[in-house]
Amino acid sequence: VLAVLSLTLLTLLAPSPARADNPIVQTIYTADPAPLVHNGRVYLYTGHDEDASTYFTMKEWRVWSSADMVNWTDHGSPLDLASFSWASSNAWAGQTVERNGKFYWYVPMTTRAGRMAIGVAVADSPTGPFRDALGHPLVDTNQIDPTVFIDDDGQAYLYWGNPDLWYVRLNADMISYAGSPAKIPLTTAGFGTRTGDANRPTLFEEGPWVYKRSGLYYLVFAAKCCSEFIAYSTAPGPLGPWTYRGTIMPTQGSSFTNHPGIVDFNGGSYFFYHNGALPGGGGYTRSVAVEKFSYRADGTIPTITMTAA
Ligand code: FUB
Repeated sequence: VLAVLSLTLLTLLAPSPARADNPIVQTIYTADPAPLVHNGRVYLYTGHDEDASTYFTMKEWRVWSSADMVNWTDHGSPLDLASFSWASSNAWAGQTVERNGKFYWYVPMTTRAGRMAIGVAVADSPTGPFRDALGHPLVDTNQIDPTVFIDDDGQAYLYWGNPDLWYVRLNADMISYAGSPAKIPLTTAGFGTRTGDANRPTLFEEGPWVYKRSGLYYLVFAAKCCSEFIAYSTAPGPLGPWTYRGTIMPTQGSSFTNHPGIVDFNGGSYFFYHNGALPGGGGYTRSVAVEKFSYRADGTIPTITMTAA
C-alpha cells in the first residue's frame, strides 16, 4: 500500500509534460491556424467560424498567444472584413509574418465584385491593431489561402491558391511585388496523384504553408477536398522543383477541411491543424489544435495523429 501511495504522490507531484490541451480554443469555433514565433511567444492567427447552419460564416480573424504552448492568451479580433473597404465576405485562411519590426497579415476575402482576392494588413505589434495597408487587394486571381515566406537572402514570397498554386516575389516593403503572379506547375511528381478528377490530377487542394528548415524547402498543403488530409512536398529552392513526400495527417476529424501550420518553438516542432472536436463541431464549426512532433533525421515528417477529433 505504501509503495502504491508513494507512486501516486510522485505522479501527482511530477511536473506535467508541456502539452497543449486540444482544441486550443474552447470558447468559440476557430479555423485555419497560422502560427508565428516572435520574441519567445507563439502567436496564433485564426479564422472564426460563426454559424454552424450556413456555408462558412466568417467575418473576422483572431489572435492568440502562448509562451509555453499550454496556456493561451486571447488577443481578440484585431482584423475583420470591415477593415477592408473593398471586401464583402469570407474572412478565410491567412498568415502573418514579421519584417523590420512590422507585422504583415495576408488574408483572402471575397471582394465587393464577388471575386476571391488577397489583402495585406499591417501593424506595429503581432496583436495589432492591423489596418489595410493598400486600400485594394494585393493580388486578385480569384483564389485563396496565402502563405508568406522570407528566404535567408531576404527575398519574400507569397504563395496561394485553389485550384492552382500561385506565387509572386514580394518587394522588401511586403505590400507590393515584382513581376506578375505566376503558377507553380502542379505535377504528380511534385504534388501526388489524385484519381477520379480529370481536372485536378494532383492532390494539391488549398492551404499551402511554405517554410525552410536545414536548407530544405517545405510546402505543406491540404490535399484532395472534401475529406481533406494534410500532405507535403519538398524542394531544393523556394520555387521547386517540388517532390511529393506523402501524408502528414491522414484525417480532418468531423470537419471536411483541414489546414496546416508548422513552427519550431523552444526546441520542439509543432504541427497546427483544425478539426471539429468541440461539442457541436463540424465543417463550419471547426477548432484549431496542435501536436508536437519530431522530424526524422533525413528531414521527413512522420505521420501525425489528432489527439482529439
Ligand atoms: O476557412 C475557410 C476555408 O476552408 C479556408 O480558406 C480553407 O483553407 C479551408 O480551411
